[in-house]
Amino acid sequence: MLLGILDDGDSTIFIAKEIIMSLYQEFSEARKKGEKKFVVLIDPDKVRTGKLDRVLQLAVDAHVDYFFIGGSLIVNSVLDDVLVNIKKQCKIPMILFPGSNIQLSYKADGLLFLSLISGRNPDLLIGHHVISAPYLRMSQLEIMPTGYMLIDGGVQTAVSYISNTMPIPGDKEDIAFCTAMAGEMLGLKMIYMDAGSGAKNPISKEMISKVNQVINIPLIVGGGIRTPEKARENVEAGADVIVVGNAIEKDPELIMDMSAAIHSVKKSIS
Ligand code: 1GP
Repeated sequence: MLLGILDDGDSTIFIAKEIIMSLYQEFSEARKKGEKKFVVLIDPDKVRTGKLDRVLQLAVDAHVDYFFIGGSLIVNSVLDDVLVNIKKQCKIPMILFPGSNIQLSYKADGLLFLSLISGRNPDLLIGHHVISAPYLRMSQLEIMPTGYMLIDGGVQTAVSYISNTMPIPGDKEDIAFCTAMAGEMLGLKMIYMDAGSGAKNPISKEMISKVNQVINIPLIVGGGIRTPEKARENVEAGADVIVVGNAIEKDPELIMDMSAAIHSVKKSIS
């Protein structure tokens, strides 16, 4: 809340004005301040009502920053229902992380407008974006242009199969950082490095660190993160945002320790 001052010549009037940051401003400010964000990924197809309620309760208690909502395939038409259910129970912002251009809903707060810059599939670089643009223009969703980089996580993931693209090899840090640099130069506002849901090997701290050093935009990291220790290692290496899905689907109670580990790190920015 900000108290503004209006001076009309005769009297000075104090105005109470709420300053609301956009979701992107929040990500961007957090990076500048070295604050780390924790995202729980909810796949609408996999949530079971009882378990979702527990996840939401823990997410509120643990101060989870955002939900990403999405999956490579959503088989059941439950996306809107899941969003409505979450909104009823908590105020944590819901950001769509769509596996395709049919996974859109006006009921979320924002959308990662993903361009799969690690791949060479034109549909996922620009094609689907053209098709969904008119729908998105009419919506209230905050659109966040994001360079999405799939990194090899030791198993073929659903994203790799569905997108018909090859991930960047897990040990090719130079390819990763050049790709991220190019994404930023193209005007993308965030970089999301993903080893894919259920990856055997999460992204190495060496790759996270190299990519972090060459970009000035928020860096999101996910895929195969199962322990608070790994989450902490990733934020210490330079990730601004950590996304965890599978491990929390299996054991929602992990949320508390994951959140504590991620939020405990605050990098001093030189
Ligand atoms: C996948 O980055 C997310 O796109 C999360 O991966 O489900 O393995 O945590 P996990």
